[in-house]
Amino acid sequence: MDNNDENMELIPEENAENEAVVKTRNKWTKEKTIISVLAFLVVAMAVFNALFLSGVIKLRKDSPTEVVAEAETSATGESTTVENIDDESTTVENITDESTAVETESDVDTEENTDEEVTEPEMTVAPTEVPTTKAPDTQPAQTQPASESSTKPSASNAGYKADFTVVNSWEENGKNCYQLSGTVTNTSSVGITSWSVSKELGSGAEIKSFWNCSCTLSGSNLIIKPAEYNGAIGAGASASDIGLIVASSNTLTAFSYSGNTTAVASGSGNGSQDSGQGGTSQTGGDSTADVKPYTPPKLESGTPVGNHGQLSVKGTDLVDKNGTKYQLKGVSTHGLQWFPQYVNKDAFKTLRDNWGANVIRLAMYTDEGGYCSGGSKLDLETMVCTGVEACTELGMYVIIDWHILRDSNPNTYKADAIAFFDKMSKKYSKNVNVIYEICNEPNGGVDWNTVKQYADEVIPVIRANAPNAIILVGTPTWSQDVDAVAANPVASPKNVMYTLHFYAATHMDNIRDKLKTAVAAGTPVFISEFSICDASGAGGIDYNSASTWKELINSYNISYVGWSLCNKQETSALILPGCDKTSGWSTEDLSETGKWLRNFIAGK
Ligand code: IDC
Repeated sequence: MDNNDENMELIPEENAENEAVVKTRNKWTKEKTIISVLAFLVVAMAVFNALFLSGVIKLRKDSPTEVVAEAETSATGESTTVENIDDESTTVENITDESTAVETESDVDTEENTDEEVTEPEMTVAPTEVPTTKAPDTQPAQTQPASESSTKPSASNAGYKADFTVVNSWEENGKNCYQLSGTVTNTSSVGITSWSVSKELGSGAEIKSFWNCSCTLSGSNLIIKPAEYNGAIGAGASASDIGLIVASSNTLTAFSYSGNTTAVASGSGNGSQDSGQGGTSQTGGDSTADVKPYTPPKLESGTPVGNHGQLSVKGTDLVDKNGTKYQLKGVSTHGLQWFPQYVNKDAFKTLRDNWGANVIRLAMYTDEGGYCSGGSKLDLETMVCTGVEACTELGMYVIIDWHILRDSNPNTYKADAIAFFDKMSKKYSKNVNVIYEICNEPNGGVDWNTVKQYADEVIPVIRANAPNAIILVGTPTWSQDVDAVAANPVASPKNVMYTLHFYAATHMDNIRDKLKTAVAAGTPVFISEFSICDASGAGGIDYNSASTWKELINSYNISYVGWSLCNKQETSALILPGCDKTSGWSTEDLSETGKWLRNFIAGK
């Protein structure tokens, strides 16, 4: 390049045509014109070859086709990456819709097919542009060749896993019944729209109830499918609180099930948990209180009793020492003769500090081996006193519950009741925190007049000792008929409230209407016992009915106490059967009912 002669020396070895030119030059004719032309050609060729060999003009040798091939790969990658970042739903459409993906690529091919455009694709789509928060398993789609990235995801890309545990079991009509609780987790990197779980139950299989899912039997094979609202689960998210009760001849224990679905709802999701109760949204959805990590409520400084003192009844409301509406919220023990271990200060302290409870109910059965039917009166009284004193020390309210049940008519053991309440109200005459519940649940056709006669005898006994104490009076039909009171209230109604009990899966609008009727008629109502399962204390939880009750209770500022503090194998037990702790329970120790009640009390 610097020296034309040097270049000319090289040329003859490579180019016959140039050799001829050199020879021509050596022979030198008199035709100046020809020589000049030939000389010009030689110089031009030499310059060209020199530049070519030195690489200076190499780029010009690249074919447009090769450049476009680079652009195509980059553009395809760009399309995937940019859409993944900006619009997850678009990404999924591209993945699932082959024709769309192919069209996109051919569009890019056409547009980029010029030399001028070649640098544009190279500016995009470095793998480092992928956000670090992206689920790692979305990466292969971006690096796949164009032909593969346009195919639908394999089944493993839309997989899910279901985990079920047995939370309760019992025998009913000779069959083993199991209450199962489960969670379905979308283990894939894309949203799914449905899932299905199957489980062999063996002969005699029967579905008793289910919630947050739908269940059918195919022979003896149980098929669990989503409810209307929890089929769609975002990538990495879960639908939880799926529950069912089945009878099975097989012994059921915890089981897992893995399934695949090709249905794709949405993008990579955020991995947050979704609750079956609240439904799952296509993008991972909101968590509901039941699956959020539990944080104890912010407690008032000081204790409930310290702050609110002597309660009284004003109109239909319970009010505190300042005359401000007050709501008692708490937990009932199970029968003291069966579960004495839960009557301890640490247990009540856990309920106060971790749950936000301000009242404990001490359920002393009169029948079934209780106070009036073979139980040790001394032991039971001692237990009541232990409970009252623990609550007093903790600044909690406490209900002494004369728990009639099988004995239907409160008059059956009226003499015992009078002696008992006389003793207790004397002992605790100065305790502003003690509440007396004089009969749990009249039943067996006992009418309000009969209950009232009993109440009119017992109330004055308590009043003589504790003139201001709150007294709770049960109502007919297992404390449902609060609407019967208004026409004929007790003789001394001061600080008397009437109890309504409900079990959400059994007692629906018919009982809610009784509550509304009673309050409208001026009857002060106190829910001293309830649960969210059926009236047997077992069976399935009815979350819908429970949440309707919850709203009603709060809108009426009604006090409530949940049944029951024990680890018995029944739905209403607040502690799981395998848990022997008698205080300090963590979320894992609580039954579904326990978690629900804790959230309710905590105001969640
Ligand atoms: C149930 C207990 C159960 C016990 C039974 C004894 O949950 O473990 O074997 O009492 O009779 C009520 C009663 C309450 C019941 C509860 C559930 O007040 O004592 O407890 N229930 O059946 N009223 C409606 C439901």
